[in-house]
Amino acid sequence: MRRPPTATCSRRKGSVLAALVCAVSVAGASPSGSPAEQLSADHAAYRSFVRDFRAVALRRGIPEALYDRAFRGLAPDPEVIEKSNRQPEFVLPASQYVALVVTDTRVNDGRAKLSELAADLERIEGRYGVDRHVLAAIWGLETLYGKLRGKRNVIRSLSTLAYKGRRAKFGRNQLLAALDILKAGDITVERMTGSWAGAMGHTQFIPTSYKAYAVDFTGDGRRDIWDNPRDALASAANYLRGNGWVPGRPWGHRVVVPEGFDAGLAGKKGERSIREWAKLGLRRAGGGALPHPEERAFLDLPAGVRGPAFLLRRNFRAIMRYNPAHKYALAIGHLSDRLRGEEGALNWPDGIGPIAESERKEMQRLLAGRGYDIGEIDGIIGPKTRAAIRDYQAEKKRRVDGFPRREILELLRADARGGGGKARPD
Ligand SMILES: [Ca+2]
Repeated sequence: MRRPPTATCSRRKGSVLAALVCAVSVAGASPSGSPAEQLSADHAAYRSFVRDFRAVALRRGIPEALYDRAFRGLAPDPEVIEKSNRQPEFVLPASQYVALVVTDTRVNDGRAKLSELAADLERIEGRYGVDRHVLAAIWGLETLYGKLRGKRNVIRSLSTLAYKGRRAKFGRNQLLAALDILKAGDITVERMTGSWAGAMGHTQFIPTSYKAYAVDFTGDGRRDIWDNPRDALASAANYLRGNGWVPGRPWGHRVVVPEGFDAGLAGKKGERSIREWAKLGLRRAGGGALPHPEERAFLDLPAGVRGPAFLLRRNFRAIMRYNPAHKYALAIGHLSDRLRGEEGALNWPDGIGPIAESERKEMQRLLAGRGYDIGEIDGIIGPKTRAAIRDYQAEKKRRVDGFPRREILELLRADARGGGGKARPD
């Protein structure tokens, strides 16, 4: 999974974007000794963990042969350690996050998938009562519709988290669940791949979520969220249904607030019925009645009273059980509306608008040309590209927020022509 930014520290039930991006720094200094000695000590500690954990797994009913095969030749994954210890990213405000992840490319790709899988999605919707556009939005945000599913060996990632450090408990619980999944025969050791935190497949389920909610929608006897989007989408629907989704109800709506509206009514404390909101002058953006007037909802003004406004219903909370970051759920809701064709790009008051994919790639090329490490030139503004933008903004004495503003692209272009390089006069 590429990492659009969600900085949340919590019980990740569904496991998704930025699994476990906790805002905690690495505690304590590293032990003394050369890097080579440190590595060898780490490997010894890992081997001893694998040996001791074997008894725990066997007591749980994991066959010896399966355990030994799953751990054969494994060493801790240094990248998992690094990602687990990483300092929190710049926390993006909801406006920037939504603008970054709900791009035209994601909307267009999602519409193509909705039409390709229309018959299956109709059956999934019928069985679970979950809006297909919300399911597609989750798929799109988690893995770009299956393009970025994570290629790490899940047993290796989870045992790396499990053998030491502050995620050891999470790692051990998930590792046992992963072994259970292997035992059930849904997937082989080799094909059980995922993110550094063990989030797997098209919709990025961690093993405990998989055990609780994965379903075999295709009826071939395997719950294959890794390679079969139909199983994955039905599993996500089952997850939402099991976490409070009310069938047939919307997640919420973008609304328009009247002139002079009291912004103090926003937030969870101001929750009231849709009928009362309508009496206060709220209208559905794009027109039409607000359905289910008896249902309660709260108002969210992520960029203040002059920015986009959203009424968030009960199903919004079900999405937050998938990923507890509020802005993640908001991005899912908005993307689902765009996939349905109800909405265009949002107008944020601070002029934040997503730049086109070709321009994102151009920005990455220009940053790379200046020696910044932006990873792959793929048009995805992930952590590396945002870090490079921040460094470039600092170099240019601009506001440092890592957001791919048009202004930054224009500065880069000027630099490339040889006409830039001057900091803005204060
Ligand atoms: Ca299946």
